[in-house]
Amino acid sequence: MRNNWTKEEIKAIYNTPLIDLLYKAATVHREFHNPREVQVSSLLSIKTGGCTEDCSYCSQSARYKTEINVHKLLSVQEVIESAKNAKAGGSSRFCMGAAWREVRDNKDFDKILEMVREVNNLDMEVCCTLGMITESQAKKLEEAGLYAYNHNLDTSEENYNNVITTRTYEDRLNTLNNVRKTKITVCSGGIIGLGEKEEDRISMLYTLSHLTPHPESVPINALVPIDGTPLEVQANVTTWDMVRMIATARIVLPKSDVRLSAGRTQMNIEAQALCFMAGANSIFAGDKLLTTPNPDFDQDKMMFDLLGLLPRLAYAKQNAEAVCC
Ligand code: SAM
Ligand code: DTB
Ligand code: SF4
Repeated sequence: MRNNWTKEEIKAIYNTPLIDLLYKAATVHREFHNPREVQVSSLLSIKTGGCTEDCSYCSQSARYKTEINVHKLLSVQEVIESAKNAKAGGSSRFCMGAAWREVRDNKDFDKILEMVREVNNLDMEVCCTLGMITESQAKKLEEAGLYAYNHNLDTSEENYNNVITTRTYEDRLNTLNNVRKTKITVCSGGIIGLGEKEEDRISMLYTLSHLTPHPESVPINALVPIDGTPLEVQANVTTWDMVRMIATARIVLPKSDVRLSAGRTQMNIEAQALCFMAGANSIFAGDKLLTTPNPDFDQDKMMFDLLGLLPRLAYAKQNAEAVCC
């Protein structure tokens, strides 16, 4: 595991001729992972829209006129129902997302702690993405049984202010640091297709690779352009850019799960197969991401059967580490 990658080294990897890059990434993938095993998560937006932030890609910012079903925090019962469906569909992890800048210590947070406890009781890995959290909030989530916290860097430090102005890169890193003070695993990655330069992709991977330890999970999202947001008109991310980004992430973050995240509805099975070859070993499944469509369980089952992929069991990694060390 290296935390001293230079930007020049990462750039050289990113620019390796594609066929060689794929081979190198697939080789690293096989050294650290079972290449047929894929971690499958489902997402639920537990509080949708009305967010104070100005993230220029997001359907949930109150600053943009978008077509989403705004709602306040769901009930614990609604969330449990959705988690049970996700489990029945084959997901081992359930991720709850809230359109908040940050968590407040109030009744809503108590309700979320209850949701975490209940989903944990279903023997699923529980994940939350709730915006910024303090160390004491992270500790409470840990006590409730949270397995992972998702908090993306989204882009490079240099490009951050072009995408989001209502918080800083340092704010993001602080939250990741607070999560690291607990046993909760870190899920952090970003988006490509925001209009960023190649240097920004490299710089984001550089920052992720300098986190010690590396995030256990690294989502690579292709921008889903949302009507009404400042990024509504952007060129589609090509399969080749997605493959390059995933392969480079796989090489510099060899042990992490690299998640082929938003954007799969735009990709055929051939394109997704290349991403799995390049080292992606995790996906979001279920017909909805947070507010946008995703391939449904049946489509993914067909893809898994076709490619010979197998969903990873809940806690398999944690158990494997307990056995090996
Ligand atoms: N509010 C919390 C936050 O910002 O951390 C959690 C929810 S937020 C929607 C989670 C992540 O989803 C974002 O950091 C971003 O990486 C991703 N995301 C949101 N909208 C997206 C879009 N249109 N296309 C691709 N990824 C998106
Ligand atoms: C992540 O990196 N991608 C997911 C999850 N973490 C929370 C969210 C993708 C959202 C795509 C746009 C939407 O559905 O609103
Ligand atoms: Fe709010 Fe998160 Fe969307 Fe930004 S990405 S507007 S913080 S919900």
